[in-house]
Amino acid sequence: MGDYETILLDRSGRVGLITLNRPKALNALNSAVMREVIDAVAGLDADPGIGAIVVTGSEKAFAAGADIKEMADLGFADVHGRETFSGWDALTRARTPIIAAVAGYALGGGCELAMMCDMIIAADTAKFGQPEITLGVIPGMGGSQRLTRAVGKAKAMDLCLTGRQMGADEAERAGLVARVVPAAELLDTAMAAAGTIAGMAKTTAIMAKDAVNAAFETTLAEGVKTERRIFYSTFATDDQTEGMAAFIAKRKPEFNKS
Ligand code: CO8
Repeated sequence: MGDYETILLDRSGRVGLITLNRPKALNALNSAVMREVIDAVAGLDADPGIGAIVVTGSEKAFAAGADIKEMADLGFADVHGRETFSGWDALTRARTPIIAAVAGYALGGGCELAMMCDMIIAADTAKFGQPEITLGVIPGMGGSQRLTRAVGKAKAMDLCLTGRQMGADEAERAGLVARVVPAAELLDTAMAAAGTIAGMAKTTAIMAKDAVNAAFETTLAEGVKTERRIFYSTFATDDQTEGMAAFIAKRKPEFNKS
């Protein structure tokens, strides 16, 4: 599937798998990676046969950040004029749930890419960090915002100001990571979780994702109202009828029929 240079694209049943594939640069995120990931996600997102997406890297690195060599000679007018990195925002507009399966380094833009996904499953080897300050810059793909919302001000300040790395266990305790598993089990675990999600009704999964995301964007009262509106609208779907009928009949539901 796909004709890409910096990523691999596969599918397994209703799950799409995107593997970052620039091993010599520890999967540093240059503009080609951005273009290709966004293109692959858009294709999978538009496919009704896909119910979840996994984004992963290598054993050594999920991604060691934005490509420093590509950025090094840019000036203010270049990065400002090109709106450098804003193309990644398209990932957060995907409706299909996306799992980041992270082993090794997830630094700078790599950590930010993982946080743009809907949940992170980490290998025990994962290392998260926002080391931009060591390069004389700050996070530019949402890190100062998403990390702070995920782990709170204390740890976000610590990571963004010192540039230190946080291991998988600390990341899980801090609430950045949904699960930590032995490195050898990472992809199987992420694909199984994605398979579980993809087995749900896609419309309902999108609604659940929208409801959780509302918690990041709005007040509690507005968020609860948003949730209720979405909850009511699930009753307009065939999948609600099927899910509840199947429960009562003590059989497995058959979702995604319409
Ligand atoms: N960019 C480009 N190349 C990289 C990057 C990167 N981020 N990370 C690693 N590489 C390359 C190395 O240059 C090296 O290439 P070569 O063999 O040609 O010299 C190769 O990958 C292997 O790397 P190392 O030899 O350094 O491997 P080590 O195992 O010794 O170290 C580390 C691994 C610790 C991950 C180390 O590579 C490292 O510190 N990398 C940089 C991490 C970093 O600082 N990331 C943040 C980048 S900035 C960012 O992501 C957000 C910027 C937002 C700015 C917004 C502007 C508008």
